[in-house]
Amino acid sequence: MTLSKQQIIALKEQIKAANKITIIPHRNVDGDAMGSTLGLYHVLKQINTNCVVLIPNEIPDYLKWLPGTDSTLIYEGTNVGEAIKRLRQSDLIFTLDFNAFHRTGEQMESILKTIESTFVMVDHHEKPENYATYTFSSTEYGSTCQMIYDLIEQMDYQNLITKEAATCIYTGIATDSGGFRFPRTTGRTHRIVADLIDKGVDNTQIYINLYDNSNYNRLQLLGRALQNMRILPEYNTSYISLSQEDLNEFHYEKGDTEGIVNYGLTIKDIDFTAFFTELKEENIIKISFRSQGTFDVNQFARKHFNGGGHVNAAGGKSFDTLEETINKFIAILATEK
Ligand SMILES: [Mn+2]
Repeated sequence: MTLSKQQIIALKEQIKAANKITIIPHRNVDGDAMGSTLGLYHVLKQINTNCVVLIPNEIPDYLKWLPGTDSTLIYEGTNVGEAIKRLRQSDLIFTLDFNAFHRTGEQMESILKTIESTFVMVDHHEKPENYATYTFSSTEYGSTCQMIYDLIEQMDYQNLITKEAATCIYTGIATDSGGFRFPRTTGRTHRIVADLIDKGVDNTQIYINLYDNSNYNRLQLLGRALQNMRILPEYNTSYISLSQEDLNEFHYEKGDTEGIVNYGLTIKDIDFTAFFTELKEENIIKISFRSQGTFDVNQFARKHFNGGGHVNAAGGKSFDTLEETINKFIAILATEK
């Protein structure tokens, strides 16, 4: 679903006229969620100064350098009262990089359901809800940041893309495309990125900020994960698991397992991989799925593991033990792979 010319004109009017604009990413932000909300923020605040990014929960350290992070509001834990007031008073609410209220978490979802403001959705996941007056939803895009660039262009606001905005938008395109290598990376993607670099983006520094920030424990945990990898050649599948004990041994902190799932696909002839993490505190097994080619992990995660996502990248969870979860996974492969 794209926005018609009429809708673009109407949206521009609403941006100018709004008393308060709030921009929201999904819970547990990633580079694309943070990049798209902050990128849009830097552009819109030049048109309407009463514009704020409201983030459902904490921002991981590897994204805190993004320009504008200091001026965001965090919902859970700190400023709930202020945030709820803000939401109620916002006449225009952008929801970026998600398409269902529950993706903001239970606390924020319950409030969003009661808000009667005008919603704008910009997102590239499957099955959008229909809460938005303006819905820009397409799975053809590799990132919400690329959609935000297109939206800015459609509104004729390209000249408002500052170095700060460009840095945020670049970050989301780079992270969601796995460094410009995933299939939805097009000529258009590269032309946009070229333009962003022309606008002052320091692509080398962004890479360092995002990826050269590891530590000893984290690398040791990666080592354990790789040792725990198993191959199921008959299904062209691999999987990695980390138990709570593994996590404890290397003083696991949230974000430490980021990216580990991708190692499962680096083996020749493997086109499907899963990564199971036992989180005893939350009483769940967190699961990430990745595939290459046509095997649809979104369907797989939805059908069997309470999750979803994209064709080649999805997440899910299980309420069984780690062992039971892996056994179930292998049993399903026998019929579906
Ligand atoms: Mn995204």
